[in-house]
Amino acid sequence: MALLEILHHPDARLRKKAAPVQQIDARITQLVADMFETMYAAHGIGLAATQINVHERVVVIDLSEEKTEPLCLINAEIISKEGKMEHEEGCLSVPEYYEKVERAERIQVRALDTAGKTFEMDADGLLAVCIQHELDHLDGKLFVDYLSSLKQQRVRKKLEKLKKQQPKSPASGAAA
Ligand code: GNR
Ligand code: NI
Repeated sequence: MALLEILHHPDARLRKKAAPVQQIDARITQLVADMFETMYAAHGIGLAATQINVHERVVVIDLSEEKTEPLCLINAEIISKEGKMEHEEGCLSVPEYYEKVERAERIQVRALDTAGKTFEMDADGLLAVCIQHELDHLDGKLFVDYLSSLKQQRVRKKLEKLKKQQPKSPASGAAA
């Protein structure tokens, strides 16, 4: 198991489009385990591989209070959408910023599980929001992209300020 570094906006790597997983092997199983560990440690309810600089279509989610309901979606596709809803969103790649975003209210999803088996599920409420948020990450999209350019500018300024206050930890690698 390993804790992985989560990329922060604005980082060009968050804009890369992820490729479908070709084969679910030990490497992918390890990736999924590391993503759950990283998501739980960061107190997130979801994490897309893009956020840890792996550009393959893997998403992990756990909405439960006790962190006992892990859901992994590989090569997920939204096969139908219904209705509209507004929900306040946050993102581990956009720390300390929350804003309402409009999404489909109900979705139907088809994906592979970690055994490589295709399954379908219906989602509404926060789960539907979270799946749409995570699949956007795999296409290089962030929730702040839906906001007005004024709000986007504010987010960038706020993150620049945060970055100055919190110099990079040794784990994050880059030299000063
Ligand atoms: O932890 C997270 N919370 C959240 C809240 C509302 C809508 C979406 C999310 S996902 C986010 C974790 C994350 O950044 N996933 O990509
Ligand atoms: Ni996110």
